[in-house]
Amino acid sequence: MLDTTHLAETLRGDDQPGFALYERFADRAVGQAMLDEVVAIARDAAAGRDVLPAFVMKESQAGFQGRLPEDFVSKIFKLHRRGPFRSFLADPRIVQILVDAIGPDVDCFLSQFIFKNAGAWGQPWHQDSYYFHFEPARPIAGLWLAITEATLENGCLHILPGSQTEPVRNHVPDSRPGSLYGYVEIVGHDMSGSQPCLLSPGDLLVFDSHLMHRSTDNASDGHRAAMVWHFGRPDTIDRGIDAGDGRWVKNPINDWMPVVRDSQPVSER
Ligand SMILES: O=C(O)CCC(=O)C(=O)O
Repeated sequence: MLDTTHLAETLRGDDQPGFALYERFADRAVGQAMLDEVVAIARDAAAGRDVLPAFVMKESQAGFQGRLPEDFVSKIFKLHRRGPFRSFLADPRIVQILVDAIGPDVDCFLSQFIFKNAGAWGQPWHQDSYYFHFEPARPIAGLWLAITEATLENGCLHILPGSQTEPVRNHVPDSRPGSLYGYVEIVGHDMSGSQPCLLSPGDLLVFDSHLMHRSTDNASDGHRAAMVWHFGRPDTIDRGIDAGDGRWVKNPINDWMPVVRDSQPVSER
């Protein structure tokens, strides 16, 4: 039996961690099915086949090494309407987490598989809400499922407990040449209270969208894979992306999909 009591308070309350960890949440086979699916997408995309609506983002570091198509992929977005990524959201325990974290009606609006192949750089300190131009800004929760082990060497997540109580801080562009498109970072903030999330395959981390977090570089010779979904209330207004000229344009990566209604799973189609 999963304990999700007070989850909303745990994620967003004062004097609370801003995250919850559910160890051994998913069988290895669940993660393997997701990995098989993204490898197939990476190979289809490399062969010029249509993989829409999935969006494949490759590593952009100069001289990135690899042998197979998937070795060069950083992330694949827009997966939550397909196969194992959708089925996972129908798990009654996921529904319970979403209802207790967000409310009786929940949409998934963002999904990404992160390969974090050997040598890939991490994502610097940020708050997910920096990327989300929503009204209201919260509740928004992320679910981060470990597909492989996440260790200090292979670039696990690091979180700053309690930082969910802070407003969205100023973020500056990631200054590393060849860092991934859109990466930004919080600088000058005291991160000394941060902690690494050392996870095993199948562990599930749930966190608030204001929680500061980062991941470090993968210095191992294997990949550090994870699947991440983000959720909010269906009546959230998604303003999109600031075009910089006074207009807002639709964010092509976001795709709002009903997952829970009246505390019940929405059937998969
Ligand atoms: O898993 C990672 O390497 C970074 C993930 C992350 O920071 C995010 O999804 O916001």
